[in-house]
Amino acid sequence: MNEGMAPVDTRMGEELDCRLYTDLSRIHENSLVTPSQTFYIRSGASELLPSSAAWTITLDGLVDRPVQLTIESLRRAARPLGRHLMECAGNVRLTRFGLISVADWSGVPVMDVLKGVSPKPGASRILISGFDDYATESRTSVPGASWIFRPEDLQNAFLSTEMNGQPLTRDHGAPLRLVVPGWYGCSCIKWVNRISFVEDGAETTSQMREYAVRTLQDGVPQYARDFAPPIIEPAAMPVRVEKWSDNGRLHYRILGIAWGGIQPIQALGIRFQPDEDFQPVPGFRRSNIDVWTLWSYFWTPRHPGTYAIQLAVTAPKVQARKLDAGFYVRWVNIRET
Ligand SMILES: Nc1nc2c(c(=O)[nH]1)N[C@H]1C(S)=C(S)[C@@H](COP(=O)(O)O)O[C@H]1N2
Ligand SMILES: [Mo]
Repeated sequence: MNEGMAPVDTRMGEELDCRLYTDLSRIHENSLVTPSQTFYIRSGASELLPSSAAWTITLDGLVDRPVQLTIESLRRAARPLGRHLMECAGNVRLTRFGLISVADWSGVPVMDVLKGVSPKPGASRILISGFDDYATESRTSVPGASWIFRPEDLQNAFLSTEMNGQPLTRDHGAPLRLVVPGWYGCSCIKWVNRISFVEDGAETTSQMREYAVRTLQDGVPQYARDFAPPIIEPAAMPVRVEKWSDNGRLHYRILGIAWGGIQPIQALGIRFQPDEDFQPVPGFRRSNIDVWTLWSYFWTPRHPGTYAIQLAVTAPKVQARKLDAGFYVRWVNIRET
């Protein structure tokens, strides 16, 4: 229903216009991880991408002495760093909300990598950039992916070399991509080749400006220090509606996900019409904020018709701007009750 007919689990297009929308209806209790072949793709590998074998990253900018690290040394230092969700800030209904996935990641914490250099006084921010030259001009995106962080933003961030126990695919950023747990994917720079210490007055990058609206900034900030951390606020949506018959009586089971937030939310409410009150989702419990949590709700609609399924965080009181604005409402057409 008004979600567009974008094919899911199918890689389409090339370079910056490459997309793969993950089929969320396949999420199950025992398959919370998205297989690498169907992990979403928001931009594909460049045809100009150099080979991984000779890859290096440069640590420079306001440091005493720039340093170059080889991909080999990073691969040797890589270790499992857990299961994390990634979502594109441009994940919309038109593409069936398929720009969200979960993987098991391995890599090296950014903080460990930075131990190799001594920043100069005044080096208060960190610019992380990736390879972004493309053979063809994009119809949809601005090339040049880099992001500026405060050191404290990167406490849990890592440079990933593997996802789901295999080397990263080129489309997912091989040989090296940044993962910032809890932040929108736009900050998770792929094909990382440079980390530079910069001054507090550094200007926002083109990637930050491209994503200002989608990460709910106040306008388009000129300076990195005015750019709010692009944290994924708590959100939830249905991903599957099942029809069950029980001694001739029909009912429906709605399966959904809840994700985001910096603390586990405690209670979720659901409604089926915009003017209804939210009803509690029974048994909802979110313990691990690094991944999506499944929830389900048994529902017996009274009449056939079209219903708008909307979720809300009912406890604790938290900011959930996209969720509350109806961003993740999904419509379902019920033909029989
Ligand atoms: N170098 C580079 N890194 C990038 C991008 C890009 O265009 N170029 N896109 C970003 C965006 S907007 C998102 S949502 C994630 C998507 O990562 P994925 O395609 O591996 O899912 O990568 C981010 N890193
Ligand atoms: Mo994105």
